[in-house]
Amino acid sequence: MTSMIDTALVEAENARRAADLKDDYESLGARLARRGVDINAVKAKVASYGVAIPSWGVGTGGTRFARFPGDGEPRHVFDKLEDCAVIQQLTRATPSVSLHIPWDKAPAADLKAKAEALGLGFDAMNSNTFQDQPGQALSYKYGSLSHTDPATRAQAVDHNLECIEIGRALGSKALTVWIGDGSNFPGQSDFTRAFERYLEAMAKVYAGLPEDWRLFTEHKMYEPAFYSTVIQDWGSNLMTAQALGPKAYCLVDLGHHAPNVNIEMIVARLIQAGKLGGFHFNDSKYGDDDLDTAAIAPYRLFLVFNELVAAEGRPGFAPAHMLDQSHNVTDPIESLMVSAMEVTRAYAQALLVDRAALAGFQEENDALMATGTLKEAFRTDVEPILALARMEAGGAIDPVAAYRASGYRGKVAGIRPKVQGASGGIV
Ligand SMILES: [Mn+2]
Repeated sequence: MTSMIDTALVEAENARRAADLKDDYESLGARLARRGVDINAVKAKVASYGVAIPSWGVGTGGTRFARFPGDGEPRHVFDKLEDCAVIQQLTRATPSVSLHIPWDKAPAADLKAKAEALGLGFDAMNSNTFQDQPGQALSYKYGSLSHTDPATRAQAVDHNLECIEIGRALGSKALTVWIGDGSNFPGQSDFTRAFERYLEAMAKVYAGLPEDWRLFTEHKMYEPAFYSTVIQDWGSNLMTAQALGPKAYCLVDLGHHAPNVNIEMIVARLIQAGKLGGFHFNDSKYGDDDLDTAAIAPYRLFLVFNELVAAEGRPGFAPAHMLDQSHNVTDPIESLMVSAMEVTRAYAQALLVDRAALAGFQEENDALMATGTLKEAFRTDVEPILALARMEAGGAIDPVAAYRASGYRGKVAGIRPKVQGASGGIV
């Protein structure tokens, strides 16, 4: 397997930190033991956890105002896979990549060979009917899968079927569909007819799914349509998944809700309905800001994971986890490494919740002790668990420090020219 970062450098970086880590881990282990928690069992679960990297995340993002390119940005999907391999090598928490079609179009055999050489797998495929591509026959300006014109809907269906075929050749097992369809003016679109047209088109996509695939639909409250969107909220999303069939599930992008919406409760509802498909993790302050995961609301991320850990072991419960965020002012590799660690941290903290005690406090209506039970887990600094799990898997105790010491960005900047204008795009 090809290592993007010199393994001797990673070992040297780790050697400087290993003794302190051992002390910190033993101290935390003793404290957790007093709470009846086996630190090694938590570490084993953390070590088996993974979150997928979106291929578009390793490029610098932008806003509708501007995009300021970074140094050494990936030129194509093969560069993107190399950047993803850096993230996986140092964090050992991101074993797979989620591709986007057509941005990542390349011969399947070449993609497979490159990913295998780098030790990466492929997560969900992502279709794109929110942009027009060069040479495309019909425009998506007024919608795609819900368009009033049957020929435009058919074109969008065909594109999704093509994504399935590409994913099949790569070993992917899921298709994620997010559409930009909606309206900008009251009266512009018939809410019901648009949703009916969408469901009819999606049934054709669903019919093209291989037996062992899942279909994820992603709701989004607004943007690019600013008055209404066809799959606006988790209610519309759940209606979609229930209408399509057992292979259809809802995907929750944390940024796609109104401020202050109780996302962890949406997660619980979708779990109860057996329709939680997975996540796009990111964070936001005002809207769909696509900020780095846990940059703003780490407690909310913990509360989402609290629901996920509580649901572990339910039959068929296997939500897909992926990051989906835009990096405008940081090195995308650094942001994605930190975000992958934040997601893993929230998982580890959620594993520490004393669920028997919590259930007891809930039964007794002891609100103070119930919420304190969650806070006790959230307040625990689990970094020694994460760091030791990384090191034991061959990763870095401090991934950002190792990455900076490697000079990777400077090296690739020498062979990858700056890309002006082009946007990575965020879904
Ligand atoms: Mn998303």
